Amino acid sequence: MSERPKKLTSEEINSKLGDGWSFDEKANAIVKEFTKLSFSNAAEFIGKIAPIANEQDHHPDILLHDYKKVRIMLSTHDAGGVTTNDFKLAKAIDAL
Ligand code: HBI
Repeated sequence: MSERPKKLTSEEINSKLGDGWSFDEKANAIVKEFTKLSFSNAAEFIGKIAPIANEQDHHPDILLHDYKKVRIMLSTHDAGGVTTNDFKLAKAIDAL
């Protein structure tokens, strides 16, 4: 059974943002750009996110661009915005 946490306010989101994360109000998502990877490391990094996303039943938008940069975008489609589920996944990604 998946949880249905409520959409957080901008204030709540901004107060919870961790290192390197920002709130994209237009996209209604929290976003982080990882820039210190090689192309192979970037692809590997994405591969490591996949099982965590499945485990949490929460899936990021991921963009591998400019050869070796990875942008992670997290939002909760069910809630139409950012929820604690996004921060939980953000934490797990930061721990990789
Ligand atoms: N991933 N980012 C994100 N947002 C969701 O709302 C979401 C998800 N992965 C799976 C999921 N929801 C399912 O729980 C629902 O589609 C049933």
